[in-house]
Amino acid sequence: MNPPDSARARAEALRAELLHHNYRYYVLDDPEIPDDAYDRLLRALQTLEAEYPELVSPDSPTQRVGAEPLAAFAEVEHRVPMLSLDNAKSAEELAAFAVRVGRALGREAVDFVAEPKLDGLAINLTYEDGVLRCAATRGDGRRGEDVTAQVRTVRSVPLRLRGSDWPRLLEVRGEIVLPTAGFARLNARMRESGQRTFANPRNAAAGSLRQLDPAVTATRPLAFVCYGFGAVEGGPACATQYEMLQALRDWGLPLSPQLERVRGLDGCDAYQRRIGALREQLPYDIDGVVFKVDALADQETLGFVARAPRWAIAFKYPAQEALTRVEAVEFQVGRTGAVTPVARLAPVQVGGVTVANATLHNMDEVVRKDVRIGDTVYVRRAGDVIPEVVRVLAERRPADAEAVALPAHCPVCGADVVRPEGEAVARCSGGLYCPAQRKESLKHFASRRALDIEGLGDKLIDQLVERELVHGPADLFRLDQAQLAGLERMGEKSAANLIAALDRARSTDLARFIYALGIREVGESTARALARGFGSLDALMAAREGDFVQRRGVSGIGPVTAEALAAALADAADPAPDAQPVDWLLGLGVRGLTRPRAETLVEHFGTLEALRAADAEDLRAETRSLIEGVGPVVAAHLVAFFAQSHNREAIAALREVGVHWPEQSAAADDAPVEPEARPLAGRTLVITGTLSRPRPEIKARLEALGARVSGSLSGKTDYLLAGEAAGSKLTRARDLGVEVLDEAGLEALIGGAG
Ligand code: I6G
Repeated sequence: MNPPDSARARAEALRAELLHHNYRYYVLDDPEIPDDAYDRLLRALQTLEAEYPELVSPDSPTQRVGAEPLAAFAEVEHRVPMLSLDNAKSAEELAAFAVRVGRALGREAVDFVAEPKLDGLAINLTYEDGVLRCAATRGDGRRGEDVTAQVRTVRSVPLRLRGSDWPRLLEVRGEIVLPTAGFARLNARMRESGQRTFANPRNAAAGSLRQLDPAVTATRPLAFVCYGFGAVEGGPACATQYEMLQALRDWGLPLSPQLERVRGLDGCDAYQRRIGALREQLPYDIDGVVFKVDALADQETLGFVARAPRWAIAFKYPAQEALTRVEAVEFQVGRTGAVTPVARLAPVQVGGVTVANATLHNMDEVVRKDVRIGDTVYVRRAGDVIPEVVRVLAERRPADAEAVALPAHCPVCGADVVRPEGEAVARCSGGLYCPAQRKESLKHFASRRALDIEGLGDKLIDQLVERELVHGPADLFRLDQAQLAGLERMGEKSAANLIAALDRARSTDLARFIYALGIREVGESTARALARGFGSLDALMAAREGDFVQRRGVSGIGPVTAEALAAALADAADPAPDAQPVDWLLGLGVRGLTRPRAETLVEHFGTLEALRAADAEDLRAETRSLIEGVGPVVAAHLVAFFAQSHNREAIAALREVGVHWPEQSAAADDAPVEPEARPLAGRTLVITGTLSRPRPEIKARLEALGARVSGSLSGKTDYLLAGEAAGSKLTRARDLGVEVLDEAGLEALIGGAG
């Protein structure tokens, strides 16, 4: 069907709006709307494009992932070669560069554009008429590999340029990087699933981009930072590198936030010192800073030597990796009982800091990297990430190198060390009886991002636990000044300050409190999403797995079997009236459909009629997060945490000592409720499919309107609230004669209440 003009105009308007918000987010680092509002706009465009596929354009923000896996990367010739940079390894070499440039240009006060040199993968993006047509790696500088489908998945790469004054042909040069935090998360994920980890963010970025399947690249949190240009045809005339970079920024390309114009050698030197001092705080690895002569005419005068421009130089910082010897391996016990092997090293300078300890993560990593006591190893540190052993130099292994063994008992409390089958992490089974776990939980509880108890440092917590003054977090709030003043390195004044800080910390917010509980894999952003989704701690504590993740389809049925089965069901003749459903299904001869799976299918759908009405989407097992960051594993940790009586008791004790926070829905429980505000009183609703808001939020709202929200459909269900991609529940509701509402239908029913 030809899309009506109104749909075309709406799609254009949505794309323009999404482009604008991408620019605010990735280029200006100043978003105007929250992530969920952006997601709603994107979903609206997706829905429109699904209805009118003719509206889909390759530069639509809905089209980032979706290309088929490649068999191999094609070769691409760069229009203008991608050069390399000369290096300066000392302040003297940098001075020599500045003098050389000044002499060649016949003046001293030369302006330079200065920016960090990100440790990533150089990339060339080709835009034709403002639309991204090709992305290629640097390769040998003349020819690279075509990674267009992979680069399209990087959210900070614009698929279409902003504005209208861009050159008709534009080659953009920049670096694809994996920010340090994303790298740590990715490696943790790989480690957990038993895969090889990446040695550093650069390798991880390269490995992610060289995935033949762009869907895999899409799961990696890559970012793009633009630093220059290659071929340019048309567009505005620019006299300087800086002006050209500003134009690129206006067209939607993200530049380095530390980009600056500096003057002469003094300016370069001050910049290199400043960024060097900032290096640890930057969100990505850098290996130096780059200086480029600003005036494009001067760049032309200076020209090139071999394959490097005479008008640019990379000033290099010390490497973030160094070689040293493993002197011992000890085991540390963390907050969740994880027993982590730690290498004690011959102290070594890494990136300007002395490193004497490095994590080995877990025993699988020790085995995979084959680390032994006495080995010479590469250690790496960057930012605030814990230093780690990257690899062993096997050729330097001494004859008496000693293998590392996991202890059978906790080195702190002596409880058994257990390693559940299939898990990489071994744990102390002592729970909060283990002083190490207690200390670490308290340190987390008091930390800046949790309850932020100023003055309660690690050493103090160690003393409080060792002297048995504190067992659980609530005990902190029961400490008196005399007890505190009796501790080492504590005077009356600091004791009084700490009591005041504890008093301030009593008043917190729900997200911080959830984070402070130290639930496995619940970081700050997940804690915030949980607070938003549930509104109150009681609602969170009462939640079941289905409130965090929605499971669709049939357990054990993968996408390939689902497609094959749906096709077979569509083609199958009607079953004989006395057909045995499981045998009939097996008789369809679908590959991968075993008897236990056929039995699960029949049980799931209830009748053959319902099963035959299912499509591949209904059949395929899929879990969808209802709360950002909460998948089945985190959901299980949450449910298990709140099911344990000692955790519930610790929370009750904290409330008792006055720890409190504003709750969004708690107030409604006490307020007198007008009958018209509870239009769903006595009604039972079931929710299915994907809705415009997180499911716990909708559930809480329905309950506030008086409804009982149930997980299963029956003849007693009053309404099924069905969102997008509703599956078998929708069919079953129709079979049972249950009224089906979409979100608009619900609004009409409640008539503006709530
Ligand atoms: O590899 C590079 C990193 C950063 C560069 C570069 C850069 O500018 C900030 N600039 C040029 C001109 C080249 N490589 C060739």
